[in-house]
Amino acid sequence: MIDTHTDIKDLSFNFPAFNASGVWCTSNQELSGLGMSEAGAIVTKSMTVMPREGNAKTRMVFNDLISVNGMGLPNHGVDYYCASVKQLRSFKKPIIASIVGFSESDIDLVFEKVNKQPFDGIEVNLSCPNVSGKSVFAYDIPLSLKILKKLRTQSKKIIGVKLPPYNQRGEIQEMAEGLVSIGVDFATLINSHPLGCIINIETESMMMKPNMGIGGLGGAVLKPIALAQVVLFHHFSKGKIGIIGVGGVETGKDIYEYILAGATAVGVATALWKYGPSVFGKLKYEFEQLLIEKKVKSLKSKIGALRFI
Ligand code: RRO
Repeated sequence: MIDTHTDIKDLSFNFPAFNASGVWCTSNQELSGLGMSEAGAIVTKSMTVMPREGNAKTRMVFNDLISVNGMGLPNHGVDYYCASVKQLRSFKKPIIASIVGFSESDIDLVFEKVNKQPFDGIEVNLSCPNVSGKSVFAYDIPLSLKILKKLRTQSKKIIGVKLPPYNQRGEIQEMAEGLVSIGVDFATLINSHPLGCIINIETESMMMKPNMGIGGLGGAVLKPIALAQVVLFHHFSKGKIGIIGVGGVETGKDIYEYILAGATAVGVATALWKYGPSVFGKLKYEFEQLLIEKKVKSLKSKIGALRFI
């Protein structure tokens, strides 16, 4: 058997691919489905102080290349996930709570609750694109670092942040160096691109309802954007922070590309939406075959091993 494990601090992933927050992780039934699958960890839906219905449907559409979602944070609220975590531990894989808020005080409240529960890690989602009238926190880098610095001092757990795509190298540098300096353990790169849409030419309308049909863009089209963010983030953080790469992971080769770029693990979103948790069995098989073909002895030595020409 091949050793495919990687680590972020003392968090060990036997297989470095799992769900990206948002997909197949809202109800206990879905979370257990991930537990029973080959996914290397379980990440919850981003949870808010109170339960939310989310936006009106149709709020998720896709074609062969892309997905667009305007979910609007449907979730059962922090207390529900805090009540679920003990049972999820029976699956013996890392459990990461994804948390979100509309204000700093919201984030504090949710953080305080999950911090008391046996989650292995906390991912602070500062990049939700879909709440009308709310801006993406992570585009304000000083504010994001201030929030994370405070949370860091309040917990001994593994703490990470989910970031949006940035357009400039300087922004990635500022965020990466800032996160290193405050001791954040991982960054999830990247959330969906905030502004995407799919038009139906037959009906001459948007395919999705919320927010004028415009929402978070994901799928294969996101992969080159996400890979570039991972490469630059790994470079600027000098490999001192774990990276969970997200964007267009559909095959074992995709996982390997993210590892070379500097990721410790990958999150799967659109492919999980399309195929369900059995996608992790397929990914694991393809990834192991690739490692055999490439005669990779130590997966960890391949993290960030990309050559520049
Ligand atoms: O629920 C959503 O609308 C959503 C969230 Br919280 C997120 O972080 N990213 C996304 O594409 N959709």
